[in-house]
Amino acid sequence: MSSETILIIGANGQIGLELAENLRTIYGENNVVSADLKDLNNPHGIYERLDVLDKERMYAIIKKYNVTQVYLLAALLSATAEQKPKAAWNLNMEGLFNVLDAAKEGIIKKVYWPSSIAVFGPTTPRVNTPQYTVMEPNTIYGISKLAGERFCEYYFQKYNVDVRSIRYPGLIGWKSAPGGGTTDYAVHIYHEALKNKTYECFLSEQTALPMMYMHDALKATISLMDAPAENVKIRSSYNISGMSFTPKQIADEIKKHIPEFTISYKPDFRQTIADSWPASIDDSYANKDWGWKPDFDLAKMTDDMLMNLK
Ligand code: NAD
Ligand code: AKB
Repeated sequence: MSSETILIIGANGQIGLELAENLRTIYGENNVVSADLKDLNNPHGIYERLDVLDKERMYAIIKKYNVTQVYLLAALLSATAEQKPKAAWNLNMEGLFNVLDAAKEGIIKKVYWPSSIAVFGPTTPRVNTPQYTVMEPNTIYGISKLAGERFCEYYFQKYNVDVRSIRYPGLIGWKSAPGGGTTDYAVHIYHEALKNKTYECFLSEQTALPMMYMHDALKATISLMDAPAENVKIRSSYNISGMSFTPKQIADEIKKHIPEFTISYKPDFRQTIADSWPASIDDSYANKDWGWKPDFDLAKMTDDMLMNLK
């Protein structure tokens, strides 16, 4: 029987739904608690309604299940955050403080909190963006993620909190829908290609962004959380890389499977966000510290996405 009990906060989202499934396989059905804002009628495992901003209820749930690790996934993503800046700042920061404080007080032992490539900004070197570089994000989301990274490192240094983090690229998967990001087009395009054989992209044709298949994102997350503490040398957040492509390149890959597929481009406000982010990422620290290596490239991901969505 596992000695760990995990609480996933924000478990109904794009990452949470898949992560919960994986963690239940590893730790057992009864050792993973999913929590999110809404009541669910038919949850897949143990489920609690929780607003992460309600610290008292979060502590009560932690105590009820003897939770040892929290995966904090509740956040507003880049596109939504630009529409609701105050709410985004409040959720992205206060939610993190509530969880870090629980670890500082010794109520939980380990915290996972994802950062994002959004911590970089227009003055960052765009190609093969290093782990340590200029960081001047100009989106609310990126600013909150960078501040969050600084607090994670602070809580580690000052209070010995075992917090671990990854700067995810745009994530793509077939099991769950994305929730308000700039990279969401790379999921929608597969659904539209199968359903309507055409897609109107909200980013321009040559906008290269770092992306990753969900399989790899979950592999990275679980490897980092399993790594011996002494190997986790970066306590702000790790760069990781999967692949990098433009809307045109993903469309060309889809056309190999669906020759009649067409794409058109109508950039909107998300173009400005994408233009401020890296095109590709250097992940050598993650590789050196805990052996990170992705399994999927664009061609392999496209095969898998289309096969499963069909
Ligand atoms: P998502 O928007 O799909 O899911 C977030 C979940 O949090 C939702 O189910 C939502 O109901 C829940 N939530 C919102 N407010 C809450 C609150 N107050 N209390 C409890 N739950 C609340 O997001 P995601 O894509 O699964 O992302 C999870 C984390 O990973 C976020 O921190 C995000 O910034 C980060 N991330 C995601 C990506 C990506 O491409 N998906 C990339 C980089 C970083
Ligand atoms: C978004 O587009 O906001 C996310 C991210 C890269 O953080 N997918």
